[in-house]
Amino acid sequence: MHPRTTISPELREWILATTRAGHGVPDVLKLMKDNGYDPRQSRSIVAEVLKLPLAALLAGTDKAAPQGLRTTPPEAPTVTVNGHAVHVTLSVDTPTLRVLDGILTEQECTELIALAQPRMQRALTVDPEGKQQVDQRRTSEGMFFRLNELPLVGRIEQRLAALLGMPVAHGEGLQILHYLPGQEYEPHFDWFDPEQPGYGPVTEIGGQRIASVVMYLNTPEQGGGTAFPEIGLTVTARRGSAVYFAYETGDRSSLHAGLPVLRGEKWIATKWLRERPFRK
Ligand SMILES: O=C(O)CCC(=O)C(=O)O
Repeated sequence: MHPRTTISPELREWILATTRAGHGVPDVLKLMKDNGYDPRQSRSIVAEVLKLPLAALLAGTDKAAPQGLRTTPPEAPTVTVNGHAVHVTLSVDTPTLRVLDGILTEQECTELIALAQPRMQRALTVDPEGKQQVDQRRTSEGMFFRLNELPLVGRIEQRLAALLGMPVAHGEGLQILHYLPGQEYEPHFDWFDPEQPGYGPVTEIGGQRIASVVMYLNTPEQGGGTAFPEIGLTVTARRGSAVYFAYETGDRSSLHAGLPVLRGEKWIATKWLRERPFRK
């Protein structure tokens, strides 16, 4: 272990972006030296940001952490995956976001709700220590399917994998959420904050979250859209459609919220994707 160093968010982002762009740790260390950083301090900072053992950097065997996979956003207006047509009806560059119509059929929506209903429990959030907690900011009920738990779940996972160019194994289990009038999910990020003590445990398997797909299983009578307050966008919750958005760690444009349901109810299925296979 090495002592924790205070690292500015800008420097952290720069190190992550530079290694993602394909530069190795030696390049990063050299650039930092050229910019006046003490080499010993730079090594601790880079080790901490990239979660590398400091010894690896000292021994000169340093390599940037293996580049995690990224999703590929669908670009064509209609993409046919495994015989199923998905329509891209809205595209945003920052964050990378697509509204996808027809991602699920009506029957798939109905079946998912019926399968999940008996297993619903108060939805939790992950606290800064990495533990699951009841949270006033998230008042809905939810449950998780295991990966490929049922043929329907497996089929949807295969569809998302083909659509986004991301192996099924990089997905967390599908989460079903149910909101009643007044229930909501206040603004939050889906990526895990590297500054929080729980970051290590929650990213130990699968690494960081890199993208989310929120699929709407019904159309609430009023309210319940997904808002992206940083970009002034609200995606209407409509049965069978979805919003997909991808992000880098620290990307504030991906702030989003499940707006309160005003009338009726809201059911969604959420898939979070990780940079590496998510296996427990
Ligand atoms: O309910 C929604 O529209 C958003 C859900 C959400 O933000 C999440 O599950 O992370």
